[in-house]
Amino acid sequence: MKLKDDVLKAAHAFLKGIKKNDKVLIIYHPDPDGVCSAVLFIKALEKRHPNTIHVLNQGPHVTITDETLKMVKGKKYNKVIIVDLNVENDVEAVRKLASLCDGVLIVDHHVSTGLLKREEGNITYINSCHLGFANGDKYPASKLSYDILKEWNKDMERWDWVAAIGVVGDSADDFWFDFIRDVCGKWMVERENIEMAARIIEFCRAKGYDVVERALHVLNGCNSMQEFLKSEIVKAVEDMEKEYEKVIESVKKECYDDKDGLAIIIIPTKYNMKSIVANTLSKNMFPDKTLVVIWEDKTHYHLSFRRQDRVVGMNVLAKNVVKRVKAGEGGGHIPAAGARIPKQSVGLEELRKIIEEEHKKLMEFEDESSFLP
Ligand SMILES: [Mn+2]
Repeated sequence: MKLKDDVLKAAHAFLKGIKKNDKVLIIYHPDPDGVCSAVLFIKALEKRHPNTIHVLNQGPHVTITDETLKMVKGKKYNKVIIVDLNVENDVEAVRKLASLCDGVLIVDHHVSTGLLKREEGNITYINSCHLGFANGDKYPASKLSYDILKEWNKDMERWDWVAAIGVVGDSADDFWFDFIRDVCGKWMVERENIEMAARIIEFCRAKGYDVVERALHVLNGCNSMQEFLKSEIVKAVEDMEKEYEKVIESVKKECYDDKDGLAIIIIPTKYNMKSIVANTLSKNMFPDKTLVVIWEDKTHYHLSFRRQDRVVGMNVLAKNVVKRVKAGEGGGHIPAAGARIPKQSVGLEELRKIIEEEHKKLMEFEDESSFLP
């Protein structure tokens, strides 16, 4: 896709402004889309700045953390690129970050409420939602990054397969059918191969935020999708595929509650694979229902919210649940969102009740609004 000139100009001005001695930090969301976006920016910059680009994810946090601010200050990063992170969750944190360096470029596609403009001081903010896309989630950060970067340097077209992994990872490939088809033809891969690559990154995230960072570096070192699918990182997540199938199977057999078009499923596994499990179940078993998948570790409940038909906004539901519990953090897209809630703030049964109540409120609101002219 060819982006409008003003968008390209703003992003390219930032890239052009990066000087030889600058220290660049790329902050990415540690899912396939975020990882692929980060790799694309490394590819675009590494020839000129081979030793000065670093990457960092915020783990489970949906905002720029204080720790990151301290690190940027301490290590004197002066150019920061943020990809696939919903910065509008905490605009103040981004402003603080911007005050510590010379420039910030944000490339994102999460729901935008207009809290941050395209240009504000030394911040450049490109969001798919501002580009005439009613549903920004269908224009993932990796594809947006690719579309920005291929106009900056035509050589970037050789990394289209990296963008394809991000697109499939964010379930937007139905929207980019031609792009995915072209990538498959050009690189002699099948759509399933792309899906597998995305799943490997997703599994790495489930194993740990350091593992997903390793996957990022491995992906960055690969010259083709085939190479990535045969890379050493695949070994690190070998056991996950089996575990994933086991979890999916257990849900199929299990009798789950399904009240008011809402299914809440708790998954028993040692790995945080709620996100990928939620994707699969939502598409295959609950396409017209709200699905909430809960996974717990020692300290937190981790929640994935999914709704394919978009009747209820999952980002709103996630935020409302966090508000009710008065602890944790949450947000995301209309069809897919996430939240993380400390266990000490609420019991599982109570949390379940809160989710049901908040979901009901949104459903009722949806019913009322459908009577409006
Ligand atoms: Mn994304």
